[in-house]
Amino acid sequence: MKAYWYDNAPGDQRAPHDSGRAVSPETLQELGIIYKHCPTVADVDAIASERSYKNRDEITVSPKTMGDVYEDKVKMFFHEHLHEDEEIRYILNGAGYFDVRNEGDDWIRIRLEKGDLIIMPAGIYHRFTTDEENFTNAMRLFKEDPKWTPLNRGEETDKNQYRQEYLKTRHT
Ligand code: KMT
Ligand code: NI
Repeated sequence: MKAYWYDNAPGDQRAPHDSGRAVSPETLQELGIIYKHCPTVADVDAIASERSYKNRDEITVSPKTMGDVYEDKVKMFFHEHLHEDEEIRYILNGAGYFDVRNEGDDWIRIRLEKGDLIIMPAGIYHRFTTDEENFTNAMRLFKEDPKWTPLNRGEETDKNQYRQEYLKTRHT
């Protein structure tokens, strides 16, 4: 795992976009993000049962598995959104970037590689992209079925109950 401020430079979303300024673990913690390295799926299972996760699936984001729709999918995942429940992502193989917003609406880029697990709180705005290797094999864990839906950023989502609750937890 490596976290840094996104450089906001134009160009392919899959490039590192590393500003050279690192983001501290404390900053991630303040945003409600939990990071853990999990060498085995058994480590993931333990976290999932501790936090009462009921559902999971596995996805491989790559041209080989997705074919013609790969580029569209990659663009879709990069659309800023939130979820009404916390989400766990665990990298089984390959790598990928999760970008999350801080309080000032700056992007923090979190690079995850094989064995890296991230827990993002409900209501945090984020987006995902593969890197220049174009290969992310990940496990997605969700607490409840109906709350998997990504809610794209906009006026409506800004008012969302889970968004409001998330913002409250940031200023305590
Ligand atoms: C998300 O919530 O942004 C995603 O699930 C992206 C794909 S997981 C590799
Ligand atoms: Ni998401």
